[in-house]
Amino acid sequence: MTEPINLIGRRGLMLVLSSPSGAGKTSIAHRLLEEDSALEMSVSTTTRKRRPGEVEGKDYQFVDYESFCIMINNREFLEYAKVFGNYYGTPKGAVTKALEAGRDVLFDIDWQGTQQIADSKRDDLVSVFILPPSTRDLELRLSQRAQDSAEVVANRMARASDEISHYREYDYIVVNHVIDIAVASIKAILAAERLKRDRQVGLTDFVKKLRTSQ
Ligand SMILES: Nc1nc2c(ncn2[C@@H]2O[C@H](COP(=O)(O)OP(=O)(O)OP(=O)(O)O)[C@@H](O)[C@H]2O)c(=O)[nH]1
Ligand SMILES: [Mg+2]
Repeated sequence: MTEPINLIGRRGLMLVLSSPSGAGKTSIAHRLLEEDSALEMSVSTTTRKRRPGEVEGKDYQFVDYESFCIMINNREFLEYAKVFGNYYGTPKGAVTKALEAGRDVLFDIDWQGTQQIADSKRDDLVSVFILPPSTRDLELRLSQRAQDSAEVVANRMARASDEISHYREYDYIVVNHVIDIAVASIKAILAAERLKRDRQVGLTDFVKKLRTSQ
């Protein structure tokens, strides 16, 4: 689905997806980006080591701790947080440009980052928390994905429980039981949020023209 032809100028929105590890957030994000051309991904900066297969500048911008601190001091981040021992942050520049041009930005960030954006840019934020259908399901996905020891999986499960405790801070909750349904639900959220009056910044002019040209 692409966005319908837009006759009224619109300000972009920030669509934040958070979830416990293993709930399927990354697959959902890929599907949304593929199927909606008005959506672009915010590429975070991180101090985490690049994993095999990850592409610099596409998955993350990989930097060392010193460079990350300089970016903090220069106020380059919209938000940043320490997650599982590494720093992650959202650079402001690309997001600001996209929003002003009426494009929407998709974020894969944790609850700490979402809280910071809610404090600084509430009007532009639409936050979605993705839940797994069951504990068993989450456990299966985590153990299949990581092929880790039982201890590592148990550790991830404990962290998942922590992350889930923040669900109340989000605007929408989507259970990822069937991915097609989860993706369709988030598209429905996007479609409605795009139509919010306050986001349609060209509305005054549009209505004025409608009323004067009769
Ligand atoms: N606050 C904040 N969190 C981020 C940012 N980028 C990524 N994260 C979060 O950091 C966590 C770890 O992400 P990754 O290092 O990519 O690891 P992963 O295997 O994808 O982890 P999960 O997505 O949790 O399964 C995830 O919860 C992300 O949502 C960011 O810019 N800011
Ligand atoms: Mg992920």
